[in-house]
Amino acid sequence: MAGKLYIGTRRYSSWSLRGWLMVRLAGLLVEDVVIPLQAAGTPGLRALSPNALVPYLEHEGAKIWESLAIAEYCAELAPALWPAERIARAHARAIAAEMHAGFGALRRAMPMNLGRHVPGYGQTPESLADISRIEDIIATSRAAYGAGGPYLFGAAFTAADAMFAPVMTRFLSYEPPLKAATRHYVDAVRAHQLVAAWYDLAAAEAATWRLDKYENLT
Ligand SMILES: N[C@@H](CCC(=O)N[C@@H](CS)C(=O)NCC(=O)O)C(=O)O
Repeated sequence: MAGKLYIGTRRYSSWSLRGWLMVRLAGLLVEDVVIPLQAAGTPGLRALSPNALVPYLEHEGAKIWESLAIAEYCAELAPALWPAERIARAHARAIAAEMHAGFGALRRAMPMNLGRHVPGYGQTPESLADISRIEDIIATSRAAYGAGGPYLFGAAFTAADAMFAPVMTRFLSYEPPLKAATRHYVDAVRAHQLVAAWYDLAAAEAATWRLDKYENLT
């Protein structure tokens, strides 16, 4: 093994999913170290990760935190993580950065929980506005670059898809109103072998890691 990827509880940790997808897409041989997240912050993370957050990657001497920095590190080793063409690549970076920086209302209203199905939960004017913008990003990206396959930039699942994947799990859990084209993209992301593998690993996690604040959503 060439290093370690520290991640949080797979059932809940949307940023960990992004980092893990990048690392696996790039084929890095690192050991996954799962730190179960705690309800009011996870004290153990402070000793492990420079920003006390996951994902955190240690690989062949490099120490990288922040999911977007992990994406760029992985893309240096596996350039196909970004689209090859300059203008498509610029667009992919822009939407990945927008996802990294934004959509707080959606995150708060519809927390990632891979084991819950609560249709209708979390719809606020602000979360619905975030969803509308995400649908717009999916539609415009696919219209411009996605003709060759089901993902944002066609046949290849890129770093941009990895950044958007956790939001697609929220759409599956909470079923907000979505356009048919968005639902097709949600289904394609869910069916990707790495996303499916993450769901399976999440389902196998200890029940004692579950947190009331994410489970008791009514
Ligand atoms: N901006 C960071 C966000 C990372 C983040 O917020 N991670 C959460 C888990 S999804 C975390 O580590 N929370 C600490 C805790 O719950 O104790 C990134 O892109 O990696």
